[in-house]
Amino acid sequence: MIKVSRFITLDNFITKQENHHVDATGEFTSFMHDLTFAVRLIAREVRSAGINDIIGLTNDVNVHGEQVKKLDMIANEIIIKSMNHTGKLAVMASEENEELIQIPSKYPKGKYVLVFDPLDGSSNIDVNVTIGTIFGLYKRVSEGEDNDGNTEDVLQPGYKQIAAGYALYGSSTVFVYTTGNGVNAFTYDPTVGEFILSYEGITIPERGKYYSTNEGNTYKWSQEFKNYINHLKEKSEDGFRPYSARYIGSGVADIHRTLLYGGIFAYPADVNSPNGKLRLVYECNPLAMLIEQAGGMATNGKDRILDLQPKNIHERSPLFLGSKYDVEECMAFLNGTK
Ligand code: P6P
Repeated sequence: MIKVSRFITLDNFITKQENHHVDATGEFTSFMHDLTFAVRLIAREVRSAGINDIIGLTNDVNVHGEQVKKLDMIANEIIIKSMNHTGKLAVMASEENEELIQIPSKYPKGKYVLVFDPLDGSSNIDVNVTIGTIFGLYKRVSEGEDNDGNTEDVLQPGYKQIAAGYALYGSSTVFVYTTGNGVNAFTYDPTVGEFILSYEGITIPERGKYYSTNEGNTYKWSQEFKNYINHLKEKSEDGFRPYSARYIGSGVADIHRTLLYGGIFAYPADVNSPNGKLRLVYECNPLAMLIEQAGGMATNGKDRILDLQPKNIHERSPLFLGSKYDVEECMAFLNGTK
């Protein structure tokens, strides 16, 4: 089934979008080209990880006696080395780097700030489960275009993102992004080396029939969240409930399904993790921008994710995102009004 009315590559799509922005300088188009180049390199590594394992290239020490990097470290290095010399970025932040990633002095700096999780869900690689790369893009706010970027640039609230998205390495490689004008998805065709538009103007269903959360954590949840999940499991007169449970344990995959089919994805705080597990800056914020742009909602249980002021690069946040109806109903349970 062809879902789109026209065949267009990601590069051409971005270029056409840029033409709608009078002040567009082509820098964003160039940034996106560099980023999707990195995604294609990561996709190649992910696809070959299994066979490398078989031929002994991915044990702790490979056949040459060299220490082999974990796939998420390889993905991290691919993004950093694809982006650090382009003159588009002032600074980067990654889940894999404790500190900010500065642009080497030999390369020019640019006006953008990139935050990313290079390979989310990487613990699923060995069982061939879908994993992904998540990114968010900001304009730098610190002074001095030749100065190093700083934490002020990276710790901006999510509503200041100028673009956000993810790459999904599953049965195919899919790139989903928004620049604040809706959400579009592109599927990679390795035979022609292009990302081709596969979903234009994605909108999340107003309400879904799926809930996605790790029920192994039930004993640690608040009573209010337990009440909500039990509510979803009960049969309702209108036939909307019970919902079906879907949980892959790879956030990008669970959230991609939520984006397309609706429902709710939840990683709440619990007695062991008072701020939940997912990272605000480079996981929750980019995913929240996408879901909102598709007509959904994303909160931490009280406030809109995109309004939160990050305090440190790796801080965590509870995350409830998905269809507006479902997230609002969940909030009603959490604040005790239902
Ligand atoms: P749990 C993967 O490790 C990850 O960061 C997200 O991709 C995923 O949603 C979550 O953790 C899964 O966590 O505790 O359910 O295994």
